[in-house]
Amino acid sequence: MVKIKCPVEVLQIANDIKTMKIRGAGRIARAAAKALKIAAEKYEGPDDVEVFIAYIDHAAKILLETRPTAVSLPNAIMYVTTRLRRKRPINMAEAKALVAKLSNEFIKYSLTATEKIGIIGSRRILSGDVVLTHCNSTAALSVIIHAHKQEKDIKVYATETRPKFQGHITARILLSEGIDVTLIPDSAVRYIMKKVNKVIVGADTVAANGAVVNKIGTSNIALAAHEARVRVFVAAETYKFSPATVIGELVEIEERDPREMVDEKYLKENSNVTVRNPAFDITPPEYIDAIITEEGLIPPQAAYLILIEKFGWIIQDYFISKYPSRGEDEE
Ligand code: RI2
Repeated sequence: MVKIKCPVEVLQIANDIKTMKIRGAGRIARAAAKALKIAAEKYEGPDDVEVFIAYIDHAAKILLETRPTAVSLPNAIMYVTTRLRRKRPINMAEAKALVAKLSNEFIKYSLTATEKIGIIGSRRILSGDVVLTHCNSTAALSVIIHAHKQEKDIKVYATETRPKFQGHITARILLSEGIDVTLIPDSAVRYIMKKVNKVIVGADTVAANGAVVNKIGTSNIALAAHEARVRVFVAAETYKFSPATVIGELVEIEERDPREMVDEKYLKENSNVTVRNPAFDITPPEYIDAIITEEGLIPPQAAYLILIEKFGWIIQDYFISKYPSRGEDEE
């Protein structure tokens, strides 16, 4: 089949996701959905729906290869591509319009979900609370900002989040909302935990067993919180739940370029030093009190139920594509 070139705008979005110019699990999901819409608009191939679908799949593949950990990315892409395939559009106009509609639908859903999480989560925040957050999560910030807008008197500790310092973005956003925020080094978490009474973080992926994959350092925070009997809340839209984990797939942890930590000179002068830069870690469900989703607040152990409710048919498709003969037996 003819391969139609991916438009530069799509390649640019893919590159921005890879280099983290566009970052945050929700944001990369919306950017990928938007990229597919652009791909559909820019399609210049033959008037053949099958070729168009193959071309969209090719763009999807490029976007999927940008970052491996946040499942919001494949879930957003799958939202568009699986529905496109299932609906079987009869002509090009219908196919293009469908991709645009699905992309807009996903983006709207995502933005509304973040808002709902803010409303639901803010009910758990009380006046006088001292909250600790990590990295820069739109979902976690939505909870904190909603609570502040309800005139609850809160104080926030934001970790720097090395090596890319996303905590600085968090501090800036909270400050612009008029929230009392203190920036701390990641290594000060256990020391500061004595002053904190709630931890609120985001998620890149939630596994079927309720384990949460989030920015490196999250599991240390959860451990320190557990020791200090401080409750840990995770704010995550349901498209951050991983269907593949239902059938036992593992979540790949992204290892980024060491040059995000040390410069080229250091690497040259210390060629015998191995530098590793893992971007995420895994917090077991035992260290999480609740996950705040747009569907409500759930215990981490209920992650499987969310997955079956939201992705039941996708899990079945995935299972069949991965284990064809077993899948047929199951039918
Ligand atoms: P929202 C980020 O990953 C952080 O780990 C953050 O907690 C998570 O995505 C969720 O962010 P990165 O892209 O979707 O900075 O809540 O590596 O904004």
